[in-house]
Amino acid sequence: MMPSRLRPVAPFLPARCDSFAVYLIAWVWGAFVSLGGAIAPCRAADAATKPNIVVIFCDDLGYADIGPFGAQGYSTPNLDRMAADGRKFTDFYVAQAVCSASRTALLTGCYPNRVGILGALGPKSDHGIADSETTLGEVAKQAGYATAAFGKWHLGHHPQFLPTRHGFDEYYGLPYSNDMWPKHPTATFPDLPLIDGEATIELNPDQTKLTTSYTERAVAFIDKHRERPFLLYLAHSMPHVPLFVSEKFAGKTQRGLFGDVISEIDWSVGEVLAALRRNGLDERTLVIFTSDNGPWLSYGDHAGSAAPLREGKGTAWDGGVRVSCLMRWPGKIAAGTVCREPAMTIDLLPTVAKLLGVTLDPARPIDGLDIAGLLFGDESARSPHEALYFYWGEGLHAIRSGKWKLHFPHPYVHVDVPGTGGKPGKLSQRKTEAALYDLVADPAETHDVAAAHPEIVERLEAAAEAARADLGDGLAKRAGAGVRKPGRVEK
Ligand SMILES: [Ca+2]
Repeated sequence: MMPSRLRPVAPFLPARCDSFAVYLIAWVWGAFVSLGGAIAPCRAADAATKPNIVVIFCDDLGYADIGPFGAQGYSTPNLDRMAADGRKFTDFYVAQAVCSASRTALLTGCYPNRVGILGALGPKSDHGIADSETTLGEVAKQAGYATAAFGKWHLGHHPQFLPTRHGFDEYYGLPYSNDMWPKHPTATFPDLPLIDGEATIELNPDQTKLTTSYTERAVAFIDKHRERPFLLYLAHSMPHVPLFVSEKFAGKTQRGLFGDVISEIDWSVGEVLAALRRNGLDERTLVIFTSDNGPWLSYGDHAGSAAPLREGKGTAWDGGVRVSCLMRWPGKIAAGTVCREPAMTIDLLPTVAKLLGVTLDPARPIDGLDIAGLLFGDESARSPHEALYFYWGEGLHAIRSGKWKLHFPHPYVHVDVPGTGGKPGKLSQRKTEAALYDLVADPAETHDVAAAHPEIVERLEAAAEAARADLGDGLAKRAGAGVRKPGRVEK
């Protein structure tokens, strides 16, 4: 297993958090008394003790694309309010800066390399999430929850890989990216299906309606499950290109189409939060808002911003893998607070499992850790990870531990001339040598301080070696002993 699971070292020891411990003991006792076991099916009476979980996951939303993270040229009043009511996570990461790999990490609690889903799956892919992996939806089902996934899936489009086969009662959305359709500016794709349950209900749907239709499904799901605990996974297709916005937001912002699109996502957040409030669920619901990777800078005015971070989607620089993140749970998460500790989407599944009283299968080890201390604790709470790993495909490109980030020599794509009007720009291949950055002093990863901190380099290289043995490393031509196979369509 990863060293992060085995030996937390002094700077990263989990902090004490008395209020959360008291809450957890009370909750566990309450669950024990009322259920006689954490995995009993939920009934209406359990709704008061079981928290609802809402995950709002944007596509290619950059670090600086929402108000609380410095967005310019448009406003996001609902996200601003969510930050004021909850906690802003400034150092929250995805596992890889590309759609399928990132979504796999969120939904399995594993580095995507462990479960064999990398890159962005498409209509020709013959693989997807393996039946043997446990998804966030399946965790919630084990606790008796109602579950729904609305929006982009991207863990395999064949029926055996769809959300309805992997822990979600309801599904409505696109099986992969919204640019994988006949209107792609530079590539050829077949018709894009819009799926309801497991049935294709439309081909090449009107994308101006996507954000609103996903939102309407989400709100209806919340209204329907007022009396029963639920997990809602709302994975917007926007602001991934091609950008589309509904009439009610078209032409409304100084930033143009991109700003209009984010305004509609902000409206969607407001609708979800209003539905929770209307149903009296505010104080029983954890809401998480984040993105699957940084901005796709190649698309210029149709892409967001990662400022002040370096580069964007498709790289292991922080502009690719560090994303804006807000979490809100009135009464449990202190309002208007900030967490600056490193954490990753892989941590959400084990954190939710613990909250729901679900024991994960020890035969299928995962990489994420319970970050309840970072959600519910105070500023003294520390990341439980000794290190977080940033792969691109099969190559280990970088590692973060505390404030330090060590890059290994690796190639990456840089945008020389950004595109305009929905067309990609001109790219070039670059290469970085090994370099150590202090992300607190230098969030833009510009000043290599390896020479001044050889002991940090040595420690991070040792951690990386453990990752290579476990998960492999294409750059070092190493295979990993802990890698599992994805599901495949039988031929
Ligand atoms: Ca994406």
